[in-house]
Amino acid sequence: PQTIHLKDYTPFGYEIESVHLTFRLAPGATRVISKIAFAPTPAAADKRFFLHGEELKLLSAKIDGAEITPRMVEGGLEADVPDVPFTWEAEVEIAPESNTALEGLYMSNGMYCTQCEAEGFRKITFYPDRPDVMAVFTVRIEGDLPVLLSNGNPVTKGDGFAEWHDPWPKPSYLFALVAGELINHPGFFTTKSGREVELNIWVRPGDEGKCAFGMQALKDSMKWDEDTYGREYDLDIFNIVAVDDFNMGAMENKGLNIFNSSCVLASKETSTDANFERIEGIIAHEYFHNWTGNRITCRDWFQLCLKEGLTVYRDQMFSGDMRSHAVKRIEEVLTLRARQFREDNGPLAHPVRPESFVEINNFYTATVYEKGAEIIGMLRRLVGDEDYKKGCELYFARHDGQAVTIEDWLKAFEDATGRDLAHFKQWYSQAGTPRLKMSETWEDGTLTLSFSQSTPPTPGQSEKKPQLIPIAVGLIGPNGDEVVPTTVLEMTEAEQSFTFEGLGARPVASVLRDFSAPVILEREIDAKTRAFLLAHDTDPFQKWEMGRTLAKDTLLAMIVKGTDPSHAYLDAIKSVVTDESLDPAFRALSLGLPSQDDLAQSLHDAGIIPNPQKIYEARESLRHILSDHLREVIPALYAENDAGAFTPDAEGSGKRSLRLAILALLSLRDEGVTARALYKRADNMTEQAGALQALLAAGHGKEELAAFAERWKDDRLVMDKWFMMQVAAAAPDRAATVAKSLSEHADFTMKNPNRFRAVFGALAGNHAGFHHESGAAYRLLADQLITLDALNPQTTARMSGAFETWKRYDADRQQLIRAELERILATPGLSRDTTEMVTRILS
Ligand code: B3K
Ligand code: ZN
Repeated sequence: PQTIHLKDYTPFGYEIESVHLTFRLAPGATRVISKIAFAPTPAAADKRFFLHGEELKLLSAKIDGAEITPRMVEGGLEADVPDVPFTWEAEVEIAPESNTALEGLYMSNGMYCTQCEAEGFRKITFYPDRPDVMAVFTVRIEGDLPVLLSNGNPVTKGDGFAEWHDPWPKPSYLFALVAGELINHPGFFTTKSGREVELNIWVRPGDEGKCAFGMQALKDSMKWDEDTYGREYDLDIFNIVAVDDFNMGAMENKGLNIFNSSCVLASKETSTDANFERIEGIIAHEYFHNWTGNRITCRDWFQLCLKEGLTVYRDQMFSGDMRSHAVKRIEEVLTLRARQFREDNGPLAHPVRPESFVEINNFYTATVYEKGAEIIGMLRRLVGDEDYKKGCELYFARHDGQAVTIEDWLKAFEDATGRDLAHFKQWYSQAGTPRLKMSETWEDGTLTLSFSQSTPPTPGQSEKKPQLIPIAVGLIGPNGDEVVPTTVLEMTEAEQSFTFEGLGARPVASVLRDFSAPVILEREIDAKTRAFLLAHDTDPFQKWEMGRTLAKDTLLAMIVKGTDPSHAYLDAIKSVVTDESLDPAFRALSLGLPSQDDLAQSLHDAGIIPNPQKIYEARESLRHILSDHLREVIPALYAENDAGAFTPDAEGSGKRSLRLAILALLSLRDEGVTARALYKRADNMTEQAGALQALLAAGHGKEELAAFAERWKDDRLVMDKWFMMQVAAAAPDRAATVAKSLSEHADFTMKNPNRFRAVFGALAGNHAGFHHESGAAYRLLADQLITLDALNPQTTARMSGAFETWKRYDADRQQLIRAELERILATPGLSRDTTEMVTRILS
């Protein structure tokens, strides 16, 4: 397969004045008729007329009405065209019914739908399928189905057909079509300038009761983008469609967002608080793309973070405003460390703006998305809120309707703020997580903080340069009062010191407040000082972080030295959990222990080969010790944090999360009596699933598991939870067996990515089970990936990331994994997607 390089970018030699598409829908043979008005770009260096096209049966092609025979070349076709404006017409046939890759036009439960980002449009018709070619689309859909949708505004509708016109020029990746028997949940929004917008959430009959929450989230997002970024919606209609078979979360097609049904359907009976929060965030994310992604798009796919990093940052701020910034920030950091740091520290590490790829779908990564969002957060911290706003406004004003680059984004900020961002820009090109070491000295009322930074080598980048790191610092006096409020230190050198003068008594520094940069902070700090900050820090992230690092050190000492947990840790946690002045959601997060995967990475970083079984045992043992240490406060905490009637907001969900965290500890001591009672009584999925998980994690729950399946057998999204919970809770020596037998269950299907992920994503996430010394889980996952690759390369490639950490482990495990990866790679006809991923993981 061919490698594409950023440095090779050349513009397409033609502009498109209009695109007309007609679809004659039929499951096995859909006709797509295209009529495209091209005009040569006068100054173009490259006049080659190449149209992408894959898996298309070309029936006819015409230029200015005359039949031609184009030259079929790899990945598309070429034709000789006039050097004046001309019309291209083509008729092709495609087979949505047999499209199991879920890219291009495909079918899901009898409904037609599309997924074009990144390069799926070329499976629909011949086209310059690249984001820098923007055009106005008119679409006619013919088919015997009640609902026929495409982008833009509706033009006409009749018996068996509908026409849509999208006035906003867009790249082909934002094209969408949906056709089927769908029911709408309607809504309405008036924009700030008075445009009346019809809103719809389209679902399969039976799901209409699960749309209200998503609709409210959509309205909240529309309002928020007006209030916060001054961005208004620009069409008469905004449609969301729920689809069961979908490779990722959702897609921001212009005016017609398509969602994985798990990311839009919500009801208290079937969705957990985490589901509600995620749905709200994803609806916002896709909606926000209307400006950051659609109105202003990417010049090429190397610029993916231009829209994704910025849009993630925007959805994070929205969720913080809707819920709690403190809690949201902690959750973001948890995800960043679990996914992005993991990626950055292994063979798949790449810059936020990669320089080359084989298959672009493999670069929709935690690095592009989450680290991309961290870069926006750092930029904002460096320039300040006012200048951030000015920079965004200039960016929107200057580039509306264009396909642009990271350089354009940064230039808008340089011009708006007068700041030189050359050094800052390196965050986009240098991969790897910087390690930031800190030491401190105290003399005559002056505190000096000395930092040194280094970034370990990553694939293709052996030498690293110092980054510009914003370090947010505050100082706490010995009596617990804040003596210096948060200030941002700008570190630019490999080593740098900062002083705070005129201090009365030696303060304790709170460093990297709000997680002001995506780095690993290594700081000499004793348990007492941590406990002090845990008690007194005014920064909620650092307060949580101190508890977290105490827990981590405790676990690492248990694993490596077999020591008992320190009282410093146990007492500190007890005082946080029982501190009623703190948000219950925060207290629940403080009770959480670092994941096994996180501990394995920390051991590896310390030069110790992680033993997954030992990590598992230490963590289980600490759960028992915590349960014992907190036994006197547990009953009251459980009783007091009953949230009462279910509301999916931050307050209710915070109480439930604390109560369920307590229940998990209690279940280790009461034979599951309390959890069983809650399971029976629960009128919402958060408590029902939480109780069941607490039972399973304490070795109970057999009956409840069966009752759960009986009750929910007809609800595919709830059944995903049933599949997932069993694999997640399986003991290390049972995980592969459990996953295998679930994959043989009548309701298991590889064609539904949600179901596949429920079982095999959970297997990869069951650290000690996945890395069980027998190698059974490695083998099972490899078998499954080999089979899935023939159906769905994208999901296969993504799931192969389960193996990305293999070099952390001992020689035997490495040998087992290497053999599986090589077996996958040797599969005849293996997709480009999976080939690229497995090759990179092995390298
Ligand atoms: N832009 C899409 C992701 C497309 C993934 C293509 N493999 C969803 C999002 O980030 O909003
Ligand atoms: Zn996105």
